[in-house]
Amino acid sequence: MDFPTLNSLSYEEFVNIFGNVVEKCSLIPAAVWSKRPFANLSALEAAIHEFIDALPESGKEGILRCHPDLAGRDLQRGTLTPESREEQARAGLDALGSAEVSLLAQLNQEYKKRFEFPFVICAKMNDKATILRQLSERIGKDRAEESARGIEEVKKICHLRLKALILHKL
Ligand code: 2AL
Repeated sequence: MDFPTLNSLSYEEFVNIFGNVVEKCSLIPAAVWSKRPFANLSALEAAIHEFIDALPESGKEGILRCHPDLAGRDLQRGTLTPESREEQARAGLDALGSAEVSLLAQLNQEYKKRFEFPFVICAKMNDKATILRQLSERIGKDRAEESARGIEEVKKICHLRLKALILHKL
């Protein structure tokens, strides 16, 4: 994508294209559109980060709560967003045995009970072994630390989604 084209998009077009760069949080691109023009991908990304970082803790937790569990009910039912489906498949989470699905479900449940938001990790930068290890480790941290870590992972997911859109759209 060339940035003059990106910068000339109406907000409807911009939200249509970039609406899911942060999972189910189209408010973010809708807000960031007014910060255009963007010189390049880093500038667009920086505007997204600035918006996220300015949110109160409840807003950051809200972003995390928009994420589906890894290998969870949405994957089993086929109700993931296309981006999330591709990411989870890349990490091999669509090909787990039933014991692995149950283990992940149990750990995800424990994590959510402790923190009141889901475990979030950039699936494309991990595989099932590192995801399970991270989940087991991170479940022992405190809430503020985990919310910050989850948001770091959201930014990694966003980076990969933005890069793919800019390479393949327009
Ligand atoms: C996800 C997701 O949907 N894609 C990804 O990389 N991570 N979800 C999650 N709970 O970590």
